[in-house]
Amino acid sequence: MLEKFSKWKASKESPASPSTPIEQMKVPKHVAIIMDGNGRWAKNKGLPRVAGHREGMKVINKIVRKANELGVEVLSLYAFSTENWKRPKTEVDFLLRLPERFLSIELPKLIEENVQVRLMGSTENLPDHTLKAVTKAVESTKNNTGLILNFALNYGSRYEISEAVKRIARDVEAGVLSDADIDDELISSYLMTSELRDPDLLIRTSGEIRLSNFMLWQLAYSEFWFTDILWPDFSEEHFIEAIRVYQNRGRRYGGV
Ligand code: V0D
Repeated sequence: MLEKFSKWKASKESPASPSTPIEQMKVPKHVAIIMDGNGRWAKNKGLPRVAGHREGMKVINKIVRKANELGVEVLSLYAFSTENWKRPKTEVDFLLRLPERFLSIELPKLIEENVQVRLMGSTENLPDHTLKAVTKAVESTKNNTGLILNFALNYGSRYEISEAVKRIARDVEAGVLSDADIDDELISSYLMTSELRDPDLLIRTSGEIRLSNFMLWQLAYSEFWFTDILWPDFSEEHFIEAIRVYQNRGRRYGGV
């Protein structure tokens, strides 16, 4: 009776056909995505890794548009981790040109679509050309009221937590805080996501089942959805499937 166990398989988890409309009421308010598999996508096609990054960049537009349309409030994208500096210099240089390439085409559309661009991560070590482009995007969209598009750039969760702990320690030392004030709400308020709610749903593409130092604190209660699809092949349909699975999990386990 293999079918008996099939409910444990992610591929069988979607309860309805792809045409089933998603329930507007239960759209996850914050979706976080680890956009993995770009290098592998390129390798499979006999292309250089950077071709995969370029292709992966095109997917972001589609998902941003769909998320905004569905009423998702925050979309967090893991673009560049603190560990990514270990990659070959040519690849790192290419990656760090992507924000400006993306924004030179997309920023006018993001402004038009009322999207707010935000950044989380360390600005240290980022080249000026990258910083200039992303700062301009944050600045020119800060009065928008639609989807928050939160790019994790030079981000690592343990780094984020370490920095928060340092600032908390300084505030205790300065007498601004007492150790009795330290609880999970206070810690959240010292993280780079202090203005954002925690993610409801984490999506990771390309078959790796791990967090890779992404939003460790914030993902404590989130639903996780993993797929073997490589990021350049990820589509609106996959995004909707993830949301449908999320909604179905809520229906089965949420009423206790
Ligand atoms: C490569 C797949 C957009 C993942 C997507 C520097 C890896 C394409 C941005 C971007 C990257 C970042 C900030 C911003 C606007 C756009 C981006 C990086 C990599 C790392 F404000 N795509 N993208 N940044 N890739």
